[in-house]
Amino acid sequence: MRLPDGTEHYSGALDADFQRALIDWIEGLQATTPFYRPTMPRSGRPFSVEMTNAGVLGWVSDKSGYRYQPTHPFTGERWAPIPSSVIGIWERYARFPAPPEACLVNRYRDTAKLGSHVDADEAETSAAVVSISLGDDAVFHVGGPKRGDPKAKITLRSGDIFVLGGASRLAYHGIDRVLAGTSDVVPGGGRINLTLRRVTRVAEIA
Ligand code: MD3
Ligand code: FE
Repeated sequence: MRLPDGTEHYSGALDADFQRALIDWIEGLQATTPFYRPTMPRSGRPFSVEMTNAGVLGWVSDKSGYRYQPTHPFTGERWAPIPSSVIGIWERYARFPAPPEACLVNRYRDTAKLGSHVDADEAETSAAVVSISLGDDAVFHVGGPKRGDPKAKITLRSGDIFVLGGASRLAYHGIDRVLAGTSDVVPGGGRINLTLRRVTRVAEIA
């Protein structure tokens, strides 16, 4: 199946130096806003993916629900600012007239995966989500607004940028599996994905 309307896959968009610089920046986040393992609302079941954030708002999940908040759920520290190089990626690929507020950083190790879901916690759904892949190859699926809609499956590789906007912004998507040992970009192995998001609504410019 071909990619749904509103999605763009930019294969190999980021060179090795840029990827390494992102990894160094993520390593630097660990002192105050380390990767942690979120839990599912109600059930409290742990995610297999570990997460942290940058930006004025970060996406978190725990027993009480999903939400955006300005601080790390365990350390209480504010999320670090999104680096200007990453803001530059947003400007180039999202083409949205306001900056991203959240950079969710997902880490997949071992058999981690992310079940099919819709990203619906953002008030500003007219902005695309911009995804940056680092490390091992991942099998990604994206379908439509209904869970049962046909799904396209594609492999996301280190340095790829994937943009989800328009008709696909509220599409079901997920990571089926990560192909261990296909890259040495992530220290300790695995895959890291960054998603840039506008969360709060932007007043329409007259
Ligand atoms: C399609 N992350 O953090 S990024 C997520 O690779 C998430 O870690 C995956 O899904 C990852 O919520 C996939 C690509 C992505 C992000 C947002 C989307 C695909 C999307 C929103 C709508 C449709
Ligand atoms: Fe998602």
